[in-house]
Amino acid sequence: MSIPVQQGAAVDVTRIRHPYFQSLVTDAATAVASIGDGDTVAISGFASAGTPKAFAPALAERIREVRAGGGRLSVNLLTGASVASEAESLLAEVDGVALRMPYQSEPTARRKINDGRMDYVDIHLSHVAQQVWEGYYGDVDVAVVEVAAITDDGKLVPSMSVGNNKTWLEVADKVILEVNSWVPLGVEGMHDVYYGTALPPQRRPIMLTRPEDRIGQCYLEVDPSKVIAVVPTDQQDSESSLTAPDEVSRAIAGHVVEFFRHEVACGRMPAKGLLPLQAGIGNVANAVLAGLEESPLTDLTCYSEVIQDSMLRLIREGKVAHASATSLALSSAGLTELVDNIDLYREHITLRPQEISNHPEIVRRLGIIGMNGMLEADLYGNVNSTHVGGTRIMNGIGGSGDFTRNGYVSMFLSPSTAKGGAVSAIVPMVPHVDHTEHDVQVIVTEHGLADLRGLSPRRRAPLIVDRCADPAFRPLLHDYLDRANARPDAGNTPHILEEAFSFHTRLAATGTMLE
Ligand code: 0RQ
Repeated sequence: MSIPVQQGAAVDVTRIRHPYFQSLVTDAATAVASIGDGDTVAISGFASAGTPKAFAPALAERIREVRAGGGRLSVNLLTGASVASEAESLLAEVDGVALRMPYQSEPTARRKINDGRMDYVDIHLSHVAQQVWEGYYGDVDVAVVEVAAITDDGKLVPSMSVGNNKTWLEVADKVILEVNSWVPLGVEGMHDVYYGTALPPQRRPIMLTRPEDRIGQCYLEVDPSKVIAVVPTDQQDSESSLTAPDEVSRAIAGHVVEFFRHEVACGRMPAKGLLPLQAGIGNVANAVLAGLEESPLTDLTCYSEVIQDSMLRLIREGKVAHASATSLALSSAGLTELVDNIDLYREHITLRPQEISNHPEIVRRLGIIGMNGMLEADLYGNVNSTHVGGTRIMNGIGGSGDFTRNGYVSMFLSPSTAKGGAVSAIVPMVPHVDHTEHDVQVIVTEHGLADLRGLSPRRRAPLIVDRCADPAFRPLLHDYLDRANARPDAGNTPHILEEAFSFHTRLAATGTMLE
């Protein structure tokens, strides 16, 4: 049912149920007219889900117009994590983003960052809300948040991700709401928005003790006096691109499932339900979860950031009893499956703010099994997830640090080589450290699994090489290790410092070390 309001726009009153918010309906071009040069703009969106659909095209257009008139317009852009790549690239292409925080994974933005044309602050996702409250990013001028509906008492039904939306709505001076009719109304009730967080010394324990616990409310709140525009949209979330598991990712998944069986046999994890799983984004993570479909494990739970396609299948097959996350990062097929069966998934999925999905206190209490991707690991278990060659950003640390530092078991999964076999994922010394040897407990490639727990550095190194490195690189790595061990100053963590990075560079130089 629709009624006309100002500017000729139609209001879907099943989506915008409150008369005051109906009176604010306008188009995106009008909404972004209030954004000025140097403003800090905080938008919804986490991975492919929940990015405002009309905002980026409208702001990019406005930036072009302002520049054409000789003016200046760029903003500081804060998000949950990566956002839909169309939105990220539109704004990056017009040089519309001066500062970006906290995570991106889009080629144009990445190039601008690496060329020094966009400032990029890469922080743990669980830190974002706290650091914004602390004021490190100045005032947040405008929040742009996608919602599924506005209730008749003015509350907001979140869309397919929650991310930092609660914080953005609280801290921003002005708020633009996008109400997306594509989001199934059946998502109402899937979210659990916790309003009890605070800065020290007011901070209290967060009483979440199982992934399925509900500790908050289904709705986001907003002060109506801050809302300057309500923009109706009707557009599907962009799809997360996933490929079917290949031989390498299936082999990695096989090692992981075998490891879980071993942990159960050792009595370190319960046979029924294991411990809550966290899996990063991407094909390897998706394949590992797919690998669980064939395993005898049941009553599984998930406490993660993102829910990918294979998690939907695990829920449908009854293998996963409950999955908690902050975002639904699904392929086109996954989105259809979710939308068509929203009542089933609402029962088994809870979406929370990312300060809760990634909260160190909860991750430690629940005993999460953390599984994340990496660019490379070194002989002692230090991991580089973010900087190719030590200098060029790939994506960012995302939530991997939140789970790795605080998990019960922290695993890194990767193919043993990159770039068609030319680059080894196991190197003598990583040129950039995101996760230290103190946090990384298990490394898995298609060749095998190195369980580093309880091992000294000197015992870790040969295990990592023999279990995880590609056979073509093992002689080179052993040669380095043997010479490092033989030095009189070898110490606890033997290295040949003057060689470590040149060795890395040589390993990384296509072909050089394969000759
Ligand atoms: O680039 O496609 O241009 O060749 O890195 O590598 O193997 O497709 O693996 O998609 O899982 O990404 C670490 C980047 C791995 C990811 C990283 C190149 C490789 C390819 C991607 P091309 P793959 P993935 C939850 C957790 C940090 C954030 C995180 C990541 C591209 O897992 O961003 O964990 N992690 N978040 O060729 C040079 C190497 C390389 C290399 C791979 N050693 N040297 N290039 N590549 N290894 C999610 C959130 O927080 C939202």
